[in-house]
Amino acid sequence: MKNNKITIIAISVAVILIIVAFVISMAGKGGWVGDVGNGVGTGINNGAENVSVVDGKQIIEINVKGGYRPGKSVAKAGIPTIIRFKTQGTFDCSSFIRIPSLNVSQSLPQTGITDVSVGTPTAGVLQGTCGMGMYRFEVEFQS
Ligand SMILES: [Cu+2]
Repeated sequence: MKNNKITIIAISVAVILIIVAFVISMAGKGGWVGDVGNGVGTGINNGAENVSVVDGKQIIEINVKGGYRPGKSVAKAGIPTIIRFKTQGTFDCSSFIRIPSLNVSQSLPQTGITDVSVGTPTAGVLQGTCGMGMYRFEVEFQS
């Protein structure tokens, strides 16, 4: 009898470990690795859907929740530009943004819209992260 109990416990532990490993591997597919730079997945805007120009001002919209989407945006250099961060029930650490090259280090509301001025960007890549540097986003400004 005692051996049976140990076997059942061992099988239960093994099943739990398999489930945990499966959940972790699924979570990884939605993570930031697929969002930036490598062209895989839904993270790259291919030019424009989240970028608009209103009254001569360029607006880049980034959705913030468990990371940044799109992870990479492509926009134009030489136009006054803001990045518009949209949070919606965002309780994870992506609600704190850092953009070192702009000296931006600020928390976003859990739900709301936060505009960050980029000034008039020159050509190049602007990079930002969450507070811990775990989630990333970038904007490529093209001349
Ligand atoms: Cu983080």
